[in-house]
Amino acid sequence: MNTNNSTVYMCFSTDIIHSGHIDIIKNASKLGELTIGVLSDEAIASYKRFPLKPFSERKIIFENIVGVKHVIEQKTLSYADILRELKPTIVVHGDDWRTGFQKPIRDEVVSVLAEYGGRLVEYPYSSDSKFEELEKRSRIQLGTPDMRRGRLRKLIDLKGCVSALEAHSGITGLIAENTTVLQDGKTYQFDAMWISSLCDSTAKGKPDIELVDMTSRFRTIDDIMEVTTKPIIFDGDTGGLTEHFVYTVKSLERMGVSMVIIEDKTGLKKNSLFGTEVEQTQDSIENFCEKIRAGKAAQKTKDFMICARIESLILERGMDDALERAFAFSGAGADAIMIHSRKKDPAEIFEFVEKFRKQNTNTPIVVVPTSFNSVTEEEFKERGVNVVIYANQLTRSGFPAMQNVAKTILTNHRAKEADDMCMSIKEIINLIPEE
Ligand code: SPV
Ligand code: MG
Repeated sequence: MNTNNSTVYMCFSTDIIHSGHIDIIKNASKLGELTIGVLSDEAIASYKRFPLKPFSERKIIFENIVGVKHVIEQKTLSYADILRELKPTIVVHGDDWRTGFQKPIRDEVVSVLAEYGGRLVEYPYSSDSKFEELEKRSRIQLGTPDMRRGRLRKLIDLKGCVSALEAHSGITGLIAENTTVLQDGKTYQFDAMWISSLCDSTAKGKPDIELVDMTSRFRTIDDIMEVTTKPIIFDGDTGGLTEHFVYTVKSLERMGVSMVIIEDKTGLKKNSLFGTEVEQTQDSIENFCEKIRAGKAAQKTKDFMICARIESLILERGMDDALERAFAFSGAGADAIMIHSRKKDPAEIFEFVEKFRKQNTNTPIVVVPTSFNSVTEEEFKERGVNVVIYANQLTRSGFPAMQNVAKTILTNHRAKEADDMCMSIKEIINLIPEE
């Protein structure tokens, strides 16, 4: 029991409370009246992984731990706002944040505490292997089909707008899974992965014309799923014949994919970024609605999403056609609408979103800003977009680097000159986490 007037603040992001946490809480409560900040679902999802238990559950658990006086929500990784409001005498944390990506958070805590004369107490971090095992197990759980599938919908509800990065192999999946940036007291990660037909085909040296068959595309999904936990959005091209699409839906759903996007084209599909330079045929509204209905009827869970992609702007059929299709497709049961454009100027995308949102406030809108790439996620969100897909940037950046190295070796008749362009062998070995 504490006998002084000190107040103590700690923040937790964990959803698996173990004896190491209880020990640190016990020690912290001896220093003064203890307030626990429970990190919001959104803040956890953005820096670590999707929480297994929602904020409401985690709050109740902390409220019932001996020594805890108050429990509040901490909405960002940064402690600054909460510390300036509560002005606790002491902040308690494990000493593991002295290095690594949490260091800037710690530095900020130290400087805010200095503003009013508070102090930081750090306890040695218990990196007990049994606790690490718990974290490993929760990651495995998050990667299982049933846990993974529904998470895209949850993230859209939680964040309003989510981002997805293209992945076409295990290693690009790991980049989408693990890349983290800390900026202004917030961490940023991609929320999901996009398995692009363009990049999946390109990686196999094939054109993007629905030539790579579904079995092979499923193999790519499986490679990525094996090493990641984030939700997957699958580029289903046209969806093929309706009679085939129903099987694709069942397979994707069973694998744990969260969303398939199918485009309203028929016949020999070519990549949308060709626009009207090549012959492309848009499907009729009736046929495409039938495909959506059949797909929705085929799925077994509520989680799986079918997104209808509208090609009217790509094929220069006009805004009215795009909107008519969007309302018809959402009416037929599409869980989301993707609107595509190959213009640099985002005006037609913005106009579509504004007009669609006037009549439909709920159906998520998906965009792929390859051409209109000046718009930030924040602006898309403000305008009513819910999913932003970076559809091909890893492919477009990776291959030029490889071509350069190949040319450098050929030019010099040896690899020495190319060495600085390459990761060290040590780095490449460490890139893949050991099980
Ligand atoms: C893909 O990434 O394969 C897409 C998006 O379908 S786009 O290339 O812009 O058509
Ligand atoms: Mg595609």
